[in-house]
Amino acid sequence: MLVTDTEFVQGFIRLTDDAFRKGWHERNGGNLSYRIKDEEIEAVKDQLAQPKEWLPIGVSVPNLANEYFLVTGTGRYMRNVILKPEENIGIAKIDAKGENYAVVWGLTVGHHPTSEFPTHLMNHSIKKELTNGVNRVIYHAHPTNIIALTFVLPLNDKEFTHELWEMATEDPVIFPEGIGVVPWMVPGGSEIAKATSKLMQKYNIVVWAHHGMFCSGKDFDEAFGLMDTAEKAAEICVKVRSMGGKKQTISDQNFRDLARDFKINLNEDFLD
Ligand code: 2HA
Ligand code: ZN
Repeated sequence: MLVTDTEFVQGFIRLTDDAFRKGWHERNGGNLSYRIKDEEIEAVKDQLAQPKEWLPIGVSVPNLANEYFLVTGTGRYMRNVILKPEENIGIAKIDAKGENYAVVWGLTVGHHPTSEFPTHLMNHSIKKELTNGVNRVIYHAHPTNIIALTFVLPLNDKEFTHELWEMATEDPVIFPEGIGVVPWMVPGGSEIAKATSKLMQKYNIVVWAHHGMFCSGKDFDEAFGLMDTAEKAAEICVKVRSMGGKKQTISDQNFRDLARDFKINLNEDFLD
């Protein structure tokens, strides 16, 4: 089967197209990566090139040694992935030390994975360990309302999470552990990768102030669903503030009742 016809590549492409239509990917904004399963890579082995040029990742991820990732290309546009997958996405193999990568399929234009590859791989490394390999998707987008809120809400995990939990009853059920917030930093390097992966130890959603958001999930539905849910909460928040602010809300006692009945482990640190 052609690489582009496989279920995992089709799932990847569907996310990029849905996400562009959401308005989260202006120009070349945002990026996506997927840690490919052994049987999936086995099924397309005949179409992969031998690793030629090994390039430094910029961070060390030993538990990802010899893994393969499907990833969007640097400078490429999400809206074009569905039209020309081979140009805009590719498969990268990690070396035996977890320090270098080589492109073995695709990325025929631009040739390199996203500039945020260090953050993606550090997050994959943390999540692979924490979930015993279940987590496979790391997704970065530029959703409008989340970015807008980073100019208004205090940039700390507790206040940011609590405000978004209040915006829809099911939000604390969907992200009970909360949301991490990275202050403004230069994107694309190992420093922001380290800051983000530290928060990914605790959360599945990390906001980059005045930039965007990272989500992790076991599959495309889960990662996309988290992005969608957090961004919708942010949109409600923007609307509520634009209408003069809250006149009533969900109380901490309401959250505790919800957690009890829905049997969720709500992060108590974020309640008073
Ligand atoms: O591709 O989103 O953070 C562009 C980005 C970098
Ligand atoms: Zn970005």
